[in-house]
Amino acid sequence: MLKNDLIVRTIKGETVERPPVWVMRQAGRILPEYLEIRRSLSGFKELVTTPELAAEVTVQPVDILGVDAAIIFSDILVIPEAMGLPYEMVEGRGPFFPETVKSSSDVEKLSIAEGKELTYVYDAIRHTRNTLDGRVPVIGFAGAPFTILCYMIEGKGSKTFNNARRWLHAEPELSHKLLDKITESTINYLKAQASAGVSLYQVFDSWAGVLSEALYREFCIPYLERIAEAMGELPGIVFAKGAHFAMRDLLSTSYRAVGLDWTMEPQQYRESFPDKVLQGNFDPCTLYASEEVVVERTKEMLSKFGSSNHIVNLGHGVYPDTDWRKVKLFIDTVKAHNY
Ligand code: 1CP
Repeated sequence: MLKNDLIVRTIKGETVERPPVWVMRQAGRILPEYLEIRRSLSGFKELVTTPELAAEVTVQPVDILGVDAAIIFSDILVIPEAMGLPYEMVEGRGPFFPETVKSSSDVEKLSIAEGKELTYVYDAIRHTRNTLDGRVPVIGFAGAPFTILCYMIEGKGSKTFNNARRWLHAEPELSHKLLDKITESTINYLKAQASAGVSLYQVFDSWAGVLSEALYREFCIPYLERIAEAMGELPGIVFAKGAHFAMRDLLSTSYRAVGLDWTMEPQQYRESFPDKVLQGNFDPCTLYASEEVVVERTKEMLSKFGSSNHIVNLGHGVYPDTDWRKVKLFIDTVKAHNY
């Protein structure tokens, strides 16, 4: 039994007393307690693959910030690794793949993850649930197929992902084959997270914004929809950063909730899709403003979303040098708001 099931009731479209709040990247970035554990380890991967420690940092923001949900501490890049492309996390730089996908034989070689390769994630979910003892629900997650394809082809972060985009144009059939394999792997992975006890899940399409409407319709929407349908009753959130051109398509998928980044205005979607749950969309940079401004802007955001069907979040992950006390102020302001 969950003591706080606000986010679950909200995503199911039930009437709630106030909006639930959680923050993208709440687990691993801003908390001194996280940084302390992180410093004591050899690297990011040790934390991700040690379920007791991953659970500990997953619960920290619930204890310290008072969020209404815990997001399991892991990374979207565990899927390429489970399919046969291991990643490295370079300190201060980000992810790096020693091998990338370059040809049709590379696509052939990739396996479809069955789910069991990532037992450490499910163990971390179980540990987290034991520690939380029903205080708040656990959110599972995965990268969207296109965002995972970006890393598999590019091998690291990029502003434009032009090698990945080139593939969509130069190798459309092969791109579909790769997206298909990633999608099947992701479904197996999310289903195993569901069995381990997550109450909802989010799909991160972080690099959606480098595409166009036509490319998004061809290479993203069908795969995202397949995931939502495969997950059945488990409610999902899809967040496609920068994808203004795809919002109406995303709002028409089977995801119960759609995330908005901070450049998107909720009102225009609220009117055409009154039953969809919208998530977002506080600009993470507003957290560098004074306390008065943080409170004022939070209230402004709440009023723009109206008085139902809203999961409060930032418009993207919290930046690492943000003062966690400002994040707590943002959360406390939301929690003091009554519909
Ligand atoms: O709250 C949390 O921190 C939850 C755990 C979490 C999540 C949901 C991490 C831990 N990563 C993610 C998702 C993730 N990873 C995304 C989607 C969300 C987003 O857009 O921010 C992406 C794109 C990644 C890939 C990734 N992992 C990057 C981005 C690199 C690029 O291409 O620009 C980076 C820097 C990482 C490392 C990482 N993952 C997570 C943490 C805490 C970190 C920092 C590493 C560290 O602590 O040393």
